[in-house]
This record gives sequence, C-alpha cells and structure tokens, in this order.
Amino acid sequence: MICRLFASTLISKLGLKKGDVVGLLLPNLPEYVFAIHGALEAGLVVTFVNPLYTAMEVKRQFENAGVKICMTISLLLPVIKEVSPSLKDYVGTIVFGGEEVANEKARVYDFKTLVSGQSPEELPKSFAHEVALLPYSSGTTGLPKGVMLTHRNCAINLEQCINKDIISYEPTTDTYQERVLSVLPFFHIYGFNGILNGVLSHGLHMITIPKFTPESYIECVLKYKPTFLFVVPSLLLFLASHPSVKAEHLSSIKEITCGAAPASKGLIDNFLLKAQKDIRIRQGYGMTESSPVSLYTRITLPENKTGSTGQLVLSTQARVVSLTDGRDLGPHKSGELLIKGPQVMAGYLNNEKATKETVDEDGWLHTGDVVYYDEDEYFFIVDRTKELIKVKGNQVSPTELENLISELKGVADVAVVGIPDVLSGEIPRAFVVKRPGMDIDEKTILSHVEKNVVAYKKLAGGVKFLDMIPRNPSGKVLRNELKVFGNNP
Ligand code: AYL
Repeated sequence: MICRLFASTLISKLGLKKGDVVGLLLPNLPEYVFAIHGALEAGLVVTFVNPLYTAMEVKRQFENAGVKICMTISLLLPVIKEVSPSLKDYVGTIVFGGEEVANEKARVYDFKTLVSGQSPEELPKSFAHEVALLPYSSGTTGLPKGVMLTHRNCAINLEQCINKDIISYEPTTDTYQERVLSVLPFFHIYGFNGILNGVLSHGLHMITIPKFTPESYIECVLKYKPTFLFVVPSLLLFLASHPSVKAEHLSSIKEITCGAAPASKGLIDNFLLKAQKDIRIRQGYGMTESSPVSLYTRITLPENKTGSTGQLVLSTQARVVSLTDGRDLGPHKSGELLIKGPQVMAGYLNNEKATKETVDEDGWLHTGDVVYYDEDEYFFIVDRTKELIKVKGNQVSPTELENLISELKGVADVAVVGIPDVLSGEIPRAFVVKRPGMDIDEKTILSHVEKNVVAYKKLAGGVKFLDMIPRNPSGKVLRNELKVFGNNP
C-alpha cells in the first residue's frame, strides 16, 4: 500500500510521468522497497548507484540515464547537491528519514511528509514491455552502459527461478520461518531482482544491513538466526576463514547461494569444513544483461558437480561456441557462452552499436564468459574473454580507470587489467607508459584514481611501468599478455 501511495504522490504531487527516470542513491534500508517499487508502480524508470560512489561517478551515470528526480538519505544530500545542477529538467530530491532537511523551495522533499494524506490514485497500466530498470554494466567492453531491463524481463526472471527443483523455500503459512540474510546491495541486479524481489515474492523475512563489517554481520547472524544466506565468493571466504566466525554461528543456516564471481570447489569445501554441518551450497550465474539469472544449481547437486554454476533456468537456451571460429561445441569443450531467453535485456540505452555487438540478430546474448558443460548439462565457468574486472563481485570497467589515468600529463599510454587476488577474486593493476621526458610516479597515479572513484575500484594491484603496451595490429590491448605479466608481483 505504501508503494502505491508513493507512486500516486510521484505522479500527482511531483508531476512525474511514465518513463521519467529516477536515480536512487541509497544504502540497503527497508525503505528501499518503497522507493524502488513506488517508482516502478508509477511507471518510472529506475537507475541505482552505489551510495559510496564519488559525486563524479554518480553524475556520469545520472546524466547518461537522464535522471529527473533523485531519492536518497540526508547523509548523502551533499552528493546530490553537487550532481543535480547538471541534470536536465530536474524535479527535485526525495529524502528518506529527512524531515529536518526538507525544503520545498529548494525542491528537497521528505518521503513521509509527501506520502501522508495521499490517496491512492489511478496508476499507469500495462507497461510489461517498457523499461523498468537501468542498471549500469560495462558488458564485454568499454564504459558502463545503461542496461534496459523491462518489467517483463525482471518478472520473468523471478518466475524462471521458481522451478520446483530450484526453489527450496517450504511453502508455509508462517513464512517468517525462513529468514534470508543478505548484505549484497539492492543497487545491483543480484541484490535487487535476484534477492530482494525473490524474498518479497515468496513472503519471506529479509534481513539486511547498510554496510558490511565482520562484527555487524556476525551480530546479525547471531541475533536473527537466518536460514538462507546470499553471498559472493569473497563473503563465503570471510565465513570460511575469518577467525571470529565460529561453527556455532552458522548453526541456523540451511542453504547458501553464491554468485557474481567464481567460487572454487576448494572454497566451498573449506567453508563446509568450518561449518561442520550439512549446509546446501548453491551457485547462480548470470549478468546484469540477463536480469540476472541464467544458470542455477538445483536443490540437489550430485557431489561430483561441486564447483558447477548449475543448469539452465526455465525457458533459457545456451550455446557454447569456439573462441576461434564461432563453431558450436559439444560437452567438455570450453568456449564462449551464448544465452537466449525472455530475461535478456532490451538493449543498452542510446547505444545501438554496443547492443548489436552484445545481442546478435537471433537474440543470442554473447556473455564474454568462457565455460563448458558436461554430459548432464551442468555448466562450469572457466574464464572471461571480456575486459571486465570483478572485485568482490563488483564490476570494474578497465576503460573507466584508463580514461582517468590518461588525464595525468606524464602518461603516454595505459592499460588496466585484473590480477588474481585471494581476498577479492581480482584487483585492478595499471600498466603505464611514461611520456618521454616527463616523470610520473606510482603514488601520483594511485592517489589520482583513489580520489575519483569508489574504494573497490582503486588500483589495489598497483602500477607497473612499461616501454610499450602490447597491442594487436588493430590497436586492441593484448590483456592476456598483461595478465600473465601481472601475475608477477
Ligand atoms: P554482473 N561464477 C563465475 N563468474 C560469474 C558468476 C559465477 N557464478 N556469476 C557472474 N559471474 C561473472 O553483470 C561473469 O563474468 O552480474 C558474468 O559475465 O555484475 C559477470 O560476472 C556478470 O557480472 C545469481 C547471482 C547471477 C548472481 C548473479 C550475477 C550478477 C552479476 C545470478 O544467482
């Protein structure tokens, strides 16, 4: 009901229209549900960002997406104040829990005040095929792009995962029995559609915290006794290896889903060793561009399939094609994974070229992931051909960091690649060619990057200086050569 009232408010009090874009700069709070589902019920398009983003990062995404209204908390208002002057036709900012900062003259509104006294009004209808979400993803190459996900894409992906072999929540009149703990951000498609919407549609109990710290996570586990956890591999590693996590902390947990980056068999085994009990570990695979899930392990996973990201979800087809000649490959042969199904995005916002390069004429999404499947159609992720770097499950676009580093005068050429890291999965490392006659040191480059981007994007892998960046004849960086080189500290 609150979502409905909020949707009515957005239309009648603020004059927003179907298709207008709202920008969310919010941590994981219960109010996230009202913000995002209120906006979606009003027919608005939602784009969300990491609340820890720098103003520059928020501005780039909000400008690109055409944001007309922002939703945030009072603590983050200064960021919105910096960003909003460059947003066209800006309507204002809605603050959650911000009665004291509301100022209608400055177009800063308090959520509760706006909604109070609002009557439910007729809302726009039938927007199944219209864009609902604009999460940003760099896809196979380049800068982050707005991924156009329709209402149908998102709703259908939930349905695709509600297969009796996939869903493990017991239907019960007391849904409170199942408690899902996830600190994964609602501003990422995994956290929003994969977790929050799944929990809402099953009527389960959701536990979340705005910011992960080892202490707050353990406190949450002890206090709320979750039965299901959703994690990324770095969080599973934390549970498996952090000295303050004890087996008794894990006693309430029945099942864990891990996704967004590779989780090895070794990591899963280590976790189970720590837990000293039978916890069902499942993996999900997907992409922002597929709303996100396309592979998921079933409730029962034969022991010899540990490490697999599972099988295709309903109504989804896959091909594995040769990296050299595009031929379709059979079982146990590694190649690029192509996915086709109703969860595949409508395209990248205002970017026909990137859309065509990613989703071909026959509707196959080229994932840029190297995989193989076995005789039982279980899939195993082997590698990534795309440039994307994944730090603790978060996307880092090498192009974004390369553009930033190129701003420095002493830099003639630069390439950024991900190098393996035990804690984060991967970390970005820059390879830099100095401009002749100019000197630039590692510290200057590191601090320039650190000042301008959110912490997980910083060059934790450091900077290496080279005489030239290896490129193929058409100028494309030979990233694999750098990765091999980058393995040496
Ligand atoms: P994006 N194993 C290995 N790599 C993975 C996995 C996995 N299980 N899942 C995602 N990736 C990588 O858009 C892969 O390179 O979406 C893929 O192309 O931020 C890229 O991450 C996509 O990154 C779930 C839980 C899907 C999570 C997700 C992933 C959403 C991440 C289904 O149940």
